[in-house]
Amino acid sequence: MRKEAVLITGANGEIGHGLINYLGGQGNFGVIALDVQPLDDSLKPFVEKFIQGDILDGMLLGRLVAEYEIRTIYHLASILSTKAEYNPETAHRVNVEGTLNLLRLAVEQSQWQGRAVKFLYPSSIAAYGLPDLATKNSAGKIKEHNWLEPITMYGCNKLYCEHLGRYYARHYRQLAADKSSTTVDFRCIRFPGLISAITVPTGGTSDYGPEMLHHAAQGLPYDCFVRPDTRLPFMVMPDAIKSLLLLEAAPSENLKHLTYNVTSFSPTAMEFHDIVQKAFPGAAIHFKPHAARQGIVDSWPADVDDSAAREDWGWQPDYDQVRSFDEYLLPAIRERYSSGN
Ligand code: AKB
Repeated sequence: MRKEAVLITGANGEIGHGLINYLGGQGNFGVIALDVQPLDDSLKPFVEKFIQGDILDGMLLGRLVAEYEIRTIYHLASILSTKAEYNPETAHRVNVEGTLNLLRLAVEQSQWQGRAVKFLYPSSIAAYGLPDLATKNSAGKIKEHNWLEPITMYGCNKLYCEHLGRYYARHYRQLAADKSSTTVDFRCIRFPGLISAITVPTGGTSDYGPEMLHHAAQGLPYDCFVRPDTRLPFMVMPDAIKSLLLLEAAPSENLKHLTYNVTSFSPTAMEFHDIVQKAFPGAAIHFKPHAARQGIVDSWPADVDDSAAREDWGWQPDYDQVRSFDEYLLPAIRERYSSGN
């Protein structure tokens, strides 16, 4: 008999760490972790099976179909916004073709099992594209269906994959004579910038927040690549994990949408700086805006409206701005760097 499992791609990434720690710790089902890099040692105890490989490798994904009964897929692997701009075509392959392969795997799994397979997909505020700063500053809280003209390859990939998810969930092979009723239960969250005390992001453009904090905590100087007045929505990692788990567990009949905004707090880079400087008085943080990266952040919303998630699946962050720093980030980061990790 094949074993029930949850598949997590991009296992070594920031969300992967948090999710594997939580799901692996529960022990309700096996966690299969997939990543192109060797799995971090800290995650090994929580994982039933680790596969080092590429989501573009169809053979590898095919083997998974045969061995496991995958109930839920958390498809976290992707190339983030800044890195994607250095090689947009590679980013497209990984972000779009990789997602297509995982959706295809979900279809095959659902056909084997005769029931829907859940597909949790983290999209991003990068799916939005505001045309200029004046519009960003006057737009208020952005709803899911507005301002969808992303200016980055990553944002285009995320938005398109949301559409792919909708297609696989609702219209897959709509003309086929043997069209089956088994489906992909696609559920997507558009995340704001995420901040973890455990990991430091790489390749993103909201990275100035977490980078500022992690540099200051290690006594390293930091040049912030956006202007002090730059505002973006952020959320700490425990809330990001909470949102994925809540959406996964939500009864389908409650879900009126496939894609939901979530958010917690929206500081300016200067407000972020002030909190970090107060916590680490010796920190040497300077503002040295990088015009192109600034342009990307200026196209992303200052705030998003997450009322649909609140109404449909009871979303609510545990950590507001004060609690995020005082009760999660600062204590955990101090501990992390004082213990030399
Ligand atoms: C990035 O900066 O690319 C990501 C994101 C906002 O999705 N952190």
